This record gives sequence, C-alpha cells and structure tokens, in this order.
Amino acid sequence: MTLNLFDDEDTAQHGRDQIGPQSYVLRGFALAHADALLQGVDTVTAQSPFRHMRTPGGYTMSVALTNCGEWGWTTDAHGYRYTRIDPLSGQPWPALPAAFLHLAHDAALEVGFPGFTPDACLVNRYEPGSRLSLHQDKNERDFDAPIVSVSLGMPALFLFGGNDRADKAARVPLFHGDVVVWGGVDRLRYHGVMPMKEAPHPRLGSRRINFTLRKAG
Ligand code: MD6
Ligand code: FE
Repeated sequence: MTLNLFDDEDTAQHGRDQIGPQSYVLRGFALAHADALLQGVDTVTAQSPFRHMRTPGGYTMSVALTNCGEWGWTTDAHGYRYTRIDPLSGQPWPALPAAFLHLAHDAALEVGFPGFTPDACLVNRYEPGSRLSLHQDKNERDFDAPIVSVSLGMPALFLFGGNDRADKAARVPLFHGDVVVWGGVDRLRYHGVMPMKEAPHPRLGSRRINFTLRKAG
C-alpha cells in the first residue's frame, strides 16, 4: 500500500461521541462525501461569495460566511435575521446542493431525528485567528428540528455550553469530516469556536469550512 496524504480515510476515527442528552459528534461521518461537499461549497460561493458580515454591535465577524437554501442567515447593523435574498448579490441564495441535503438527513436519522428536511444552510469559513463567540441559534422558527453541522479542513476546538451563557463550556475538538447533530432539549445551548490555530490541512490548507443545516422557515 502506498501512503496517500490526501486520503483522510486512512487516519480518521469513526464512531460517535455523545456531548449532550440529544447531541452527538459523528466522527468521520462526512468523509466519504468530502469531494461532493466541497464541490457544493464551490458552486454556492461562485454565486454568493464568502463575506465578512457586521454584527448589530458594530463588529466585523472574523468568520466569513455565506448561505444556500431557501433561507439565508444574515447580520448587519439592524440585527440578525433570515432572508430569501442575498443582500450582496441581490438574488435568491443558491440552491442547497443535493449532497448537503442527503448528508443532513442521514446524520439526523442516525441519532434519532427522522425526516429532517433543512431549508437553510449557513456556510462558515475560518482562517487562523478566526473565532466565533458563544451564541445560541435562535433565529429559526421551529426549535423541534435539529441542527446538523459539518466540519471540513483544519481542526477546531468547539465550545459546547449550557442553556445559560455563564454555564461552563466543554471543549470538543472537531476534525475534517466530523458531523455534529443536536436538537431536542439541547437545541438552545450556547456554543462557539475557540480562536483557530494554524494547522494546515492537506486538502484545504489553512482553512476550515463549517456548514450548519437548519429548518429556518
Ligand atoms: C462552527 N457552528 O462549528 C460553528 N451552530 O463553526 C455553529 O455555530 C453551530 O456547529 C449550531 C449548531 C451547530 C453548530
Ligand atoms: Fe451556532
């Protein structure tokens, strides 16, 4: 056998880590689909490029983001909300790639959320130094649906807190191909991402791509 640095299957872990009563990390769940997922990201960003949005508090986010699906999450001086139109392109957000939909459905089913049909996908791009401060995902209309989150590229330390901002947060390492699913009683838990350390990935270099699939509308 020849050693292939680009074949993550050789070294990846599989299996699941439970991080809350209804929250799991499915290790390597997206690995077999990484090519199709990355192609999907390219198709999306050709239409709606990554951009650094402003928060209502006046900060520019260190994470660059875009969206696909019927609804896209945006922030500006007026607040956080979901829109059907990308404010940058003036066009509807790009369609959800089929590979995203299938993966989200299958990952949700795997941990007890059958019939997950997301209508929104937030795509985040991290570079060294990028971070995401503790937040709740609460702009969606329906908290019954879970959220499925896919990590590609550089590893990150994910912070998984409780229902109150002050609750101590667990540090969960997320690697290329890992999928986090959470919902039910965990749906509104605070979470974030520690400042990214430089640790180039063979496929994606000094970048981490994360996308989160939701039912927003
Ligand atoms: C990230 N993720 O992993 C940021 N939100 O880059 C999130 O903010 C997130 O992973 C809701 C559910 C899952 C997540
Ligand atoms: Fe979030």
